[in-house]
Amino acid sequence: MKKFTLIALVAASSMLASQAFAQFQKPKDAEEYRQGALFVMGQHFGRMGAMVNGKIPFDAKALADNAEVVAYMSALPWAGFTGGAEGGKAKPEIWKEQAKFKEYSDKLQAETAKLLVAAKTGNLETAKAAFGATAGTCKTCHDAYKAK
Ligand code: ASC
Repeated sequence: MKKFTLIALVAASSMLASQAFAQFQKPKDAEEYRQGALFVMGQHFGRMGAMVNGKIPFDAKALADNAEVVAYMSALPWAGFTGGAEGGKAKPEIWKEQAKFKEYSDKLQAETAKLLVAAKTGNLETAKAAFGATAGTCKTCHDAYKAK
């Protein structure tokens, strides 16, 4: 059942990603779109981090609610890295290494789907482990593709 939920979530999130190919009016819109999506994801991921790291009290429902937003949002930013929309903190390599960038964004979506399943168990240690794995995928991609 848990395996099935995970497979369904990964499938749903990749469907969402393919449907999320927004058409932007101008390159700046694409840039702001990806920044906005990443910002919202970061806010909710940060709340989860504070909880799994004991900085705020554990609240299983809040953790699962935040994980839901993170999992949903993780499908969205990538459409904003469209051709001609280079800029901001996004390194130009993103547009030259699209296969690798997609591999990283797919990995993030897979990890956030697992994080949601973990958060829904209501077990803090399970959630903490999945949070760490997800944060690792954020970092790997930022180290390669996000300017300081
Ligand atoms: C966060 C956040 C990120 C990641 C990253 C993990 O909370 O906003 O971008 O974690 O720092 O290394």
